[in-house]
Amino acid sequence: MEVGLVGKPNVGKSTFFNALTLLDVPMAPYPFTTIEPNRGVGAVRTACPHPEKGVACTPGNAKCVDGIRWVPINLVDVPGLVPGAHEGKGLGHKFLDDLRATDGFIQVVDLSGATDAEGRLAAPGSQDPSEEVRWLEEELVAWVTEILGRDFLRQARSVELEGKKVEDFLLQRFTGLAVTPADIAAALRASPVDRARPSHWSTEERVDLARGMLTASKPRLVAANKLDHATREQAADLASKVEPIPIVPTTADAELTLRRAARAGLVDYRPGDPTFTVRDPGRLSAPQTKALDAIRTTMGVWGGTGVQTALERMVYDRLHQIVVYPVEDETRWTDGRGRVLPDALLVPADTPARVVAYRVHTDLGENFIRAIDGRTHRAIGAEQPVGANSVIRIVSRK
Ligand SMILES: Nc1nc2c(ncn2[C@@H]2O[C@H](COP(=O)(O)OP(=O)(O)OP(=O)(O)O)[C@@H](O)[C@H]2O)c(=O)[nH]1
Ligand SMILES: [Mg+2]
Repeated sequence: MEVGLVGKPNVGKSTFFNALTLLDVPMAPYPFTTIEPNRGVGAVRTACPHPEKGVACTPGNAKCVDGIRWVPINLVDVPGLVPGAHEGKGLGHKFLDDLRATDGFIQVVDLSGATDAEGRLAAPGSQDPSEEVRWLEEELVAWVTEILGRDFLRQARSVELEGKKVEDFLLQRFTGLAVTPADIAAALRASPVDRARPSHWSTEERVDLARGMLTASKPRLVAANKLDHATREQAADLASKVEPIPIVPTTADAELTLRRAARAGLVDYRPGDPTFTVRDPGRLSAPQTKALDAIRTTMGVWGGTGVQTALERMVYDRLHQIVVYPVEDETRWTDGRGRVLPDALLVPADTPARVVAYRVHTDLGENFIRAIDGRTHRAIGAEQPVGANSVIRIVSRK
């Protein structure tokens, strides 16, 4: 699972990325600061089941702080996209290809309307951020249409001649694009075409299908960034214009400052909290105090920085991920070394038990017999979905 941070240049994608990963990739107030994608790992929160057992957990991959588990999720920060990207403008082609493997996008926009389409600074409020959501959609549709259309006629005719299924044809077309059979089915439902005769699909039908593919396979959420320079009216206006894509107002800058200050022991702040406290005001310089006061005021108005919320809404609401805890002992909730709830995994809701087993280890998937629910101790069959927050043991032949 990988979430892409996309948008036009200079809106704060890398700042957002640094805030979530605590990495240190370059950020600057001009376009095309990022020219190669940056990859890192963020985390989403979930309540850890360990209190149910009355013992502390022994986290391996996902730390547990005050009963909250931080489950890792891969992130990629890509260079800024400009209108005309699908025709190669602003190195658009290459940058679009960096998004192939992502499962969904957080589109970062400048809610304050102070960044023009090419990423240059503009007068606050002079730009309408809904415009960039609209044109990015068209760029992405054009990109998917282009992938669909490569050597299309020849291949479409061979599908017809050989009587192949159109679903398989499409799945093969979109190899490497993190497209599932369910996405193809959804796209075909949304834009019905003559399944038996792809070579007769009109240009409009192909564009329509590409849009359906994009909607099904790359869910989006808008992070309305730079809220510190924006108003609630601007947020409401954007939300109504980009509906049904959800928006979350954010300030990546403030989130990054707070996470770094927390790491340095200057403040107590947990990502997602509505506010923070300064540990020892005497240790702060005057500019630090001023900056933190401004952040506190902004957070008071908006209820937090929004950054952690945006990632979690993306992962849980848009990508429909759930957390599962594989264990080897379904009574004690431990692995072979006695560690309690060592791993927390994100998987799509309704993932069958055998697929979860494959995620833990290929051997477990291949030799799967059944899973056992750690709470009810009932067996879960290979094709049966595991529930959110499940603790499960995989029983295998080896
Ligand atoms: N006021 C304000 N500025 C922000 C915020 N987030 C980021 N910025 C600033 O926006 C500018 C651009 O930030 P970057 O993170 O480099 O933007 P980017 O979208 O990665 O830019 P490219 O890599 O050029 O596409 C920097 O000066 C950041 O400090 C925010 O929440 N509020
Ligand atoms: Mg950048």
